[in-house]
Amino acid sequence: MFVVEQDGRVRVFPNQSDAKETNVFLDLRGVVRREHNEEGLLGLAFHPDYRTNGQFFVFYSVTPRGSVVSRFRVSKDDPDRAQRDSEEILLQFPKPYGNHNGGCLRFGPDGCLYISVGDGGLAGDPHANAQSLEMLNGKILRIDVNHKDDGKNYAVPKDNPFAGRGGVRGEIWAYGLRNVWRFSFDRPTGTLWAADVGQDRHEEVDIIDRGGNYGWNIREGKHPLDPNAERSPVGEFIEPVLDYPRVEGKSVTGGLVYRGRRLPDFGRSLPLRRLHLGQRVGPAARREEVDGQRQDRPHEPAHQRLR
Ligand SMILES: [Ca+2]
Repeated sequence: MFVVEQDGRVRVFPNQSDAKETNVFLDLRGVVRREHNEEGLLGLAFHPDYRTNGQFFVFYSVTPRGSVVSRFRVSKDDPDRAQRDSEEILLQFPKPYGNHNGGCLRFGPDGCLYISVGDGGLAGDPHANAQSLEMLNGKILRIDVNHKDDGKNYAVPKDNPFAGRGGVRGEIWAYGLRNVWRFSFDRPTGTLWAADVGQDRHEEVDIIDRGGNYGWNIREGKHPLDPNAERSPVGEFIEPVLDYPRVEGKSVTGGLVYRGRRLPDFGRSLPLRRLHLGQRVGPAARREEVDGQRQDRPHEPAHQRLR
């Protein structure tokens, strides 16, 4: 069992209830920035072939203010210790403010590494990063860590929606996102579920499609960001699967589609955590809504939806 600590350590211990000690697998405290309470070591993902290649990936904040995605390798002679000097930086990009870092890393069923990046901070995304295809902030990215383009430690997959277009970032998979702390792939279907934290009024849950624009900073949940706006440009954006107002709960954190049998109340629902309340989005209340949406969608794997 691996635990990521925001201050820069990754701990490892046996996945047993009587485990009493942890080992420090990786210690990045010397380079991880923690000035803002949303900064830090924020994400970890193991390569699908970790057992054979020992590669894993982390997302962390750095000084000068920015975000880094790096590759590391486990020690050859100790599975409980990373090789600290094996770091290979894949992405490093600046951000203007301390909050809204995103930071989730996951491998998709297609073997690519997906990365959530927050809009860069402050209220209302003042630089409109999330709507800009020239910026990595406010996005979900998709990169190929098994190949390298010239001058990069990764490759941009050729079937990314904006790959090969001049003047935009080919790493972008989806945009118009505010601050996706966590997202996940539903294993049987490959569907990418993301929780996008709202600003003041509406939290949202999205199904992320290739090239989709999820509305931020024009929409918040299923509503215009400016409540006095005369009309909202519905149709230009992909609406959330569900949203909920702040009076019901605070920042949506993320979750997994649960298909197991040990927690029957969660059958085919998406347990989501709300940061401040420590509650799930009520599965009984929400399941119909989530499932209703899902029934309208073909359950093909994400990599088959690329075309
Ligand atoms: Ca949205």
